[in-house]
Amino acid sequence: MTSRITFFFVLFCHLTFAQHTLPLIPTPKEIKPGNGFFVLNSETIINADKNSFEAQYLKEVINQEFGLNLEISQKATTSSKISLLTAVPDASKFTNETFYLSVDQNSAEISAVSNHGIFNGIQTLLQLLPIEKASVVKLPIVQIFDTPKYAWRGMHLDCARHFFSIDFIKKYIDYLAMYKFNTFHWHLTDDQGWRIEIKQYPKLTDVGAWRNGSMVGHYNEQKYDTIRYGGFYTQDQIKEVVAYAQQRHITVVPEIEMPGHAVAALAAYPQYSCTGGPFEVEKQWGVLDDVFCPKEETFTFLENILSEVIALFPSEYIHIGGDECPKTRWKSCGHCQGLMKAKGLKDEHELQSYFIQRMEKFVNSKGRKIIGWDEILEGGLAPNAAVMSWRGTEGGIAAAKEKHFVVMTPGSHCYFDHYQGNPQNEPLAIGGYTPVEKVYAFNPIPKELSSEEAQYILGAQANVWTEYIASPEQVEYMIFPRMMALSEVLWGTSNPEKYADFEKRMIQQFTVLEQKGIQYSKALFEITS
Ligand code: TNX
Repeated sequence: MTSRITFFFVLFCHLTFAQHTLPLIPTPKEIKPGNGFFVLNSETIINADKNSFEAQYLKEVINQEFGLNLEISQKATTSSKISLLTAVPDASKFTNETFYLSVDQNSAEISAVSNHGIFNGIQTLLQLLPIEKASVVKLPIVQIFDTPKYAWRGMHLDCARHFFSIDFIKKYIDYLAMYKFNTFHWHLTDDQGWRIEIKQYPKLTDVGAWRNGSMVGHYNEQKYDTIRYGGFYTQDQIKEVVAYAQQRHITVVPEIEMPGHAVAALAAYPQYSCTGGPFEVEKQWGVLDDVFCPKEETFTFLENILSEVIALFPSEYIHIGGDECPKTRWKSCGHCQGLMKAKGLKDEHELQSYFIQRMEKFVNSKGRKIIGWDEILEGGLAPNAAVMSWRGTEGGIAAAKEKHFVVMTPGSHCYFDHYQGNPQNEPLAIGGYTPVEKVYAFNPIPKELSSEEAQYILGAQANVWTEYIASPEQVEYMIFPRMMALSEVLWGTSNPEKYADFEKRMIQQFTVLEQKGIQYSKALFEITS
């Protein structure tokens, strides 16, 4: 133990943000490369509790990738071992996500104060193993002390515009884990599809999960078809995904859109609109006028839905949407105008704020918090709400100044549905241009914020809207390699001036993706004039 304490002391005193060529993304906060290797063999033991998920995960990946079947045992009978220790000499330097990884000639040791830290350390260890399939399975001698800067390191996926299977959702979670993301924002409802089974309202999925249009064309070209398209997740499948993510230390934040982007729900239950319908699940993209009507029965309907959602997802935050809600119907709805008068609301923006605040009260009563797109600032922010800033960073800045938590997702840097290369060489996308280098230059903390206000920036996330993304392969193509850049930004070790160093490591990671059969964009290699 004494030697470990000395080791830590020396490490903290001497580790620097050294240049290294190890293929790590995100690059660690502190790293001290050594000389030589620890060569793993069939005698190597994973020194950990047999029941530890982390140990089993490590064993499984090493077995899959290298055909080495390591024994997990707490009694190491050999000096060749990988130890996973949830005890550290100086716990005050560790958050739940911090880890220390040390590799010497005979062994590797990951120590942390929680299994999340161990899991992060395992991801780094796995990146240190040979990239090319090799007969010698070895780890470079190194010492790493690592800890993330931001608490919310997220990736979103829109499963409403296009539906993705549970198997792919699990893969997506694996990709998040590989690059140390910790939040999966699951966009489950929109005008074009309702994707989550709600037992009390079966028509939400019987009707709302299906549309007559598979929509693979460009909306400007009106290439709509009438093919029945859809799908949904049963509550059992949702539980399976949440558990799968939980094991990998990823929080799943569900999004149920309101009051806008609600046409699929209204096609099933038109009584919760202002006009009474009828409606069809939408097959065109865009922002639609028919939205939830702020009637008592609508609030009850939404509360009942959220009760089932809250029971399925243990996340601190429930995303209630809030974006792009045209006020057209509310303006010509007698009930809405009467409600505004009765409550002293001066315009429809205040009515939207009233709507969100009612939902917030309900979610808070269940011990959870709401997060919503930055339109929830309009007409007054609900008292405990967090804001996801997508129309630039302005909404996030305003919310942080009002002491509300913020997740930055500005379209300029975080929209992975945008092009990442020359549109002529890229598959059809929604528009925009967000190459990997631009993502890498993103700073989630705008300069307008004081250091105290900056404390409210929880982190950032990339949004993957799928109007133009119809297959798992294309999701992969759109997220890779941009999510690598975002991972380093969120870990807090990106340095845009050293983009070339990041690029080198990213290109090393391309081999990993290729070996796993994962698609990625090669726009980076385009010759630009
Ligand atoms: C805006 S971002 C939307 C989505 C679209 C996206 C396309 C946000 C909160 N709303 O409904 O899919 O643009 O980029």
